[in-house]
Amino acid sequence: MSATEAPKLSKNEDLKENSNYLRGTILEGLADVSTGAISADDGQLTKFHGIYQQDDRDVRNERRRQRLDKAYSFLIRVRVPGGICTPQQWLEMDRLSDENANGTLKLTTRQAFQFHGVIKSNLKQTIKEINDSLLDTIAACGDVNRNVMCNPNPFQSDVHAEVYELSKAISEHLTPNTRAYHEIWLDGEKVASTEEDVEPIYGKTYLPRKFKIVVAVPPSNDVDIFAHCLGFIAIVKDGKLVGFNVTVGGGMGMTHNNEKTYPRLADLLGFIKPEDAVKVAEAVVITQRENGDRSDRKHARLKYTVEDMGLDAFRAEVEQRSGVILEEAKPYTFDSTGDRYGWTEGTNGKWNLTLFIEGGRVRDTESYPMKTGLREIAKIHDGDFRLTANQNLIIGNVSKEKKALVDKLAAEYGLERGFKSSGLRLNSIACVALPTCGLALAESERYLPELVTELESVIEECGLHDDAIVIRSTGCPNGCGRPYLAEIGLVGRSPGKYNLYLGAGFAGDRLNKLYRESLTHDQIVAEVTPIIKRYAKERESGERFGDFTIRKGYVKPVKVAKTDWWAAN
Ligand code: SRM
Ligand code: SF4
Repeated sequence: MSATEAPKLSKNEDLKENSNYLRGTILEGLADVSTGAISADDGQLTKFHGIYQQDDRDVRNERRRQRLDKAYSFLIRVRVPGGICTPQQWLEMDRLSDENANGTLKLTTRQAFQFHGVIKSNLKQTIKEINDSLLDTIAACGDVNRNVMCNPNPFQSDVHAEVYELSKAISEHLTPNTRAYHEIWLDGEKVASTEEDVEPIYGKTYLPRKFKIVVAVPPSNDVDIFAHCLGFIAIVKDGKLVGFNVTVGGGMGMTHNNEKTYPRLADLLGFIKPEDAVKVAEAVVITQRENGDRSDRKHARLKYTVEDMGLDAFRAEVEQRSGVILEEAKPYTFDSTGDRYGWTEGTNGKWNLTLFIEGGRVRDTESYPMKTGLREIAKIHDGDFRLTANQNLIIGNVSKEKKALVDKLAAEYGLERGFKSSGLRLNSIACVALPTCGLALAESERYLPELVTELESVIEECGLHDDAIVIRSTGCPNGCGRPYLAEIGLVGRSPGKYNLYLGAGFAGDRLNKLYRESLTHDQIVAEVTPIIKRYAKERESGERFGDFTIRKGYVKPVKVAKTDWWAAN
């Protein structure tokens, strides 16, 4: 390549360009009954419609031996801006998961629902019924802005209501315009061949990579604002929202042994007034559209654009595009990333019950009919359901009249059992991983509960039952459970082996760092147990586990991700 020649665009760029605004041959693929799969190219495009092709990895080898096709099915991700839905919508998701998916509902780390195991012939009907319930799946995945997150903050209802409206407005404003979604899934009218779709924000090739936005109201950082491309930190004065600190350039994904990749925490860009938020969001998205790397998908996220442009140049371009001058960021304090369990009263006099949903998986088992219990609550509930960024659930805005009934049902179905769990379990997140995730190198959702159970014996022995310690696992380094912001982070390397990371900030404001590589379960327990014991004995008053592991020299703090992440301890 000559010095002036532009780098070759990645394959996905051609695919988007030639897809006629995300249509590709999806319709034809759906009509082909000779296979339960769709083509690889269409598989890239259906992501923009909220759909991933997967196969059951538990049976993959056996089927290969029997020379059978993979057991294909699809994941559908439902967007829930701000994580809030109605009891009726909950009931619909519950029904669809039984009738069209694998009988479970997954609450994700980005406040969305996922259905797993939807077969091709059921895809269209499922998407239609999701839309009938007034939720949708467009842009739940793909190189566009995804579900806009907003912290549920049940105990700060006034400001929450305002920032929630903002998260919906941003979500709406950045939803792709293409009519392909309606055409393919909702039998919308076909666009005449002479009439082009218009995507004023995205253009024909959309963004170089996925894009994520969150809104947070301090002191709760339950949305992990620094892990996302773009964030808005609500600045509240005398109980009133006065504006937002804008953050840019966060992201978790990295690749083992590839030092050009790294997780990165977002930087503070500056302060804006509430009325400028949508304008600034659009300008940040367009700045990424114009400057993001379209030749290397491993270097295409906004975090690398910010790193490569430099924060000042990035800010200047956002100001020029939005016409908004960012002021100096205002002081704020985050105190934790966890959820506040149990009942809390909102400032509106309504009640909220936060429940622990391990791994975000809503299902019934013989000993724990969780899904049925939530369904029974949804049938009588007059408030809302709020999905949290920790994969948990809030029965929100319960009226005084209904509180006793909700409480009774929660007790009857054992939904409050989580409250007795250790602070370690209550602060755990596990990504899905096997058997559905095509990228998993190791177990996660099916593994972390078991590891926590084992670590709980030392936790109990040391009297740390009520101490919140953030532990997160993922089956690969992509970081879907935000493991690099965990005080104890486990990241899959290969079947049964994990990298162990230590030292993240409890409030989600410092990355952790690699402590040990490729550990088996027994080795993880052997490594972590003495650190927990020492923590119980030697911690300073109020000292968090992550801070302790740094103070005691287990790992060095990560200050600048680009240089510190891969540096030796
Ligand atoms: Fe994720 C890809 C699941 C949140 C970073 N993620 C995937 C896929 C779709 C695998 C694939 O591409 O084939 C996983 C589907 C598994 C399955 O069977 O369900 C998957 N991600 C999830 C969820 C369901 C994890 C969970 O257990 O809750 C979360 C869904 C969120 C949502 O509702 O939209 C989920 N993913 C995240 C997060 C956390 C967040 O955003 O707060 C991250 C890290 C933050 C970030 O984006 O940097 C994340 N997922 C990734 C990446 C790495 C991106 C990168 O920059 O390198 C991939 C792979 C990719 O994009 O190439 C990925
Ligand atoms: Fe799959 Fe990896 Fe994401 Fe876990 S972190 S869901 S294994 S892509």
